[in-house]
Amino acid sequence: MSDKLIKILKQKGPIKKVGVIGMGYVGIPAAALFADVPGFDHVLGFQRASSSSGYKIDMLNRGESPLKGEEPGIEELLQKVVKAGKFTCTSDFSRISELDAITLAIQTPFEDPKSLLPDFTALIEGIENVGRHLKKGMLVVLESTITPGTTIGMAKDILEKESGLIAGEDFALAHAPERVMVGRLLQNIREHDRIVGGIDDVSTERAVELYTPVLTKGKVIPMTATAAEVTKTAENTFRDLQIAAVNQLALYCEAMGINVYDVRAGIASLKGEGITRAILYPGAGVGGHCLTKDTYHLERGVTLGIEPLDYPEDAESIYVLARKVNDFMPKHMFNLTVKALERIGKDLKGIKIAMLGWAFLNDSDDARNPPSEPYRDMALQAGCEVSVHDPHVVHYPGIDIHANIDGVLAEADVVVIFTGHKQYFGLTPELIKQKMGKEQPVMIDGRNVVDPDSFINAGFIYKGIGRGDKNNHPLK
Ligand code: SAJ
Repeated sequence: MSDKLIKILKQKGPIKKVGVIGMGYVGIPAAALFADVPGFDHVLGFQRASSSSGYKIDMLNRGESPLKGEEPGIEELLQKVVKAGKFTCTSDFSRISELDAITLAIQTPFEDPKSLLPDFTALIEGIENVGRHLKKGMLVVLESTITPGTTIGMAKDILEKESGLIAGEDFALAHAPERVMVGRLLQNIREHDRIVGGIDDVSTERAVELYTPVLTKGKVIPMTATAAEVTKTAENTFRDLQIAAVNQLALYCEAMGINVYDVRAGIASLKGEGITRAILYPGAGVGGHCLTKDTYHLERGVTLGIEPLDYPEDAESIYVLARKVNDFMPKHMFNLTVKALERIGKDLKGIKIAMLGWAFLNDSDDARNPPSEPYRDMALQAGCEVSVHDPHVVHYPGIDIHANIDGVLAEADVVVIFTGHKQYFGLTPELIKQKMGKEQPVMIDGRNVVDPDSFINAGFIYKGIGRGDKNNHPLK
C-alpha cells in the first residue's frame, strides 16, 4: 500500500474524466456506459485515424454505432451520451493527459499458438501512447485478454519507461478483463460480475471506483492483477475444455452407434445437492476471438510463472489437447462428407457443396476464426465447388457469402450446416431436395439443426455430429 499514491489520489479526488482506447466490440459499449454514469463528467473514445477503421470516429461523434449486427440498446445509448455532450471520439492521443482513468480494449491475437507467441503489437502501441501522456494520479486499466503476468510485467515496464513515473507510487495500474458476447454487449457489461485486479490494493480500489457505477446486476470481484488475468484466460479455457469433452463424447457415440443427445440428456439429468452438470453442446467446431486463443495465453502465463510447473512428464496439457479436439471438428465434418458420398459411390471431385452458416456463433454476423473456413479449404483442395450462405455475415475477405439460400442450394450434391442460425431450423427436406434437384442428396448436420428421420425418409444420405444412431441409416 503506497502512502504516496494514496495521498496523490486523495488530492485528485474522485474519477471524473475517463478514456477508452479501442473503439471495437468491447471499447464502444464500455465507453458509452461510462459516459452514461452521472458521476463521470466526460468520456473520450480513442481511435486511430487509420484507413481501415478511421471512419468510426465521425460515426461515433454523430452518435451512430459502427458495430455490425444486432446490438440491443447501443445506438440509443450512443445517441443519448453524444447529445448530452458526455462522449467524444478522437484520434488525438495527447488528450490522454486530461484524464483520471484510461482503459485499453485492444485485440490480442496469437501470432503462433505452437510457439505460444502472442501478437501484442497493437496493445504495446496503445500502452506506449498512454505512457507518453500519463500524469500522476491516473489509473490505467487493461481490459484486453492477456497472458497472465503482462500487467505487472510488460505493461508496467512500458508505462514507467515512457512516463518516467512509478506504478503503484505515481499512478494506479489494473486489469479488468472484458466478458462480453456479441449480440448482448451492454447487458453483459452491466449484468456480469466484474473481475478487477490491481498491481496493489490502492490500484484495485481505484479500479473498483471506476467499474462499480456501470454495474446493474453484476458486482465487482477484486483480486490481484495476475489472478484477474488467470481468471479470464481460465474461464475461456474451461469452456473450451467442456466443449472438447462433449465433442469427444460425440465422436465416441458415432463410433458406438448411439445418439449423443440421449447421453447428454441423461448426464444432465443428475441434479441435486452440490451436483452441477455443465455439459455443453457438440458441434462443427469452436470459433471466435476468445476460446481459440485464450488457452495459449494461459499456457504462456504458466511458462512465465514464479516456479517450474509440476505436471506429469509424459502428459500433454489437457487444455491444449482440448484445443486440438475442437480444431479437429471441421475435419470430422469433412470426413463425414467423404463417408456419406462413399455410400452412394461418389468421391469429392467435382461435387457441389452448399455450406449453410459462416459465422462462428448462431444468429450473429461475427465471423472471426469461423470453423466453416478450414472445412471449405479442405473441400476446395479436394476438387469440390463450394457455395456459402449466411443470413447475417455480409462480407468475408476472399469469399462470396450469399444471402439468398436458393442459389446456394441449386444443383448442390451436399448441404452442410456449420452454424445454428434460427433460419435453418425451418428448412424442410422437401424444400431443400427440390432446390438441390438431386435423387440422393447428402445432408451433413454440424449443429443438430435438422430431424434426421424426416431427411432420411425424403431420400437424403444423412450424417450428423454425435448421431451414431442415424449415421449408417439404411439407404432409401
Ligand atoms: N460452442 C460449441 N458448443 C457449445 C458452446 C459453444 O461448439 O456448447 C462453440 C460456438 O459455436 C462457437 C464457439 O464455441 O463457435 C464459442 O462460442 P461461445 O458461446 O463461447 O462465444 P464467445 O467465444 O463469443 O464467448 C466466450 C464467452 N466465454 C465464456 O462463457 C467463458 C464469453 O462470456 C466471453 O466474454 C467471450 O468468450 C470473450 O470475449 O472472451
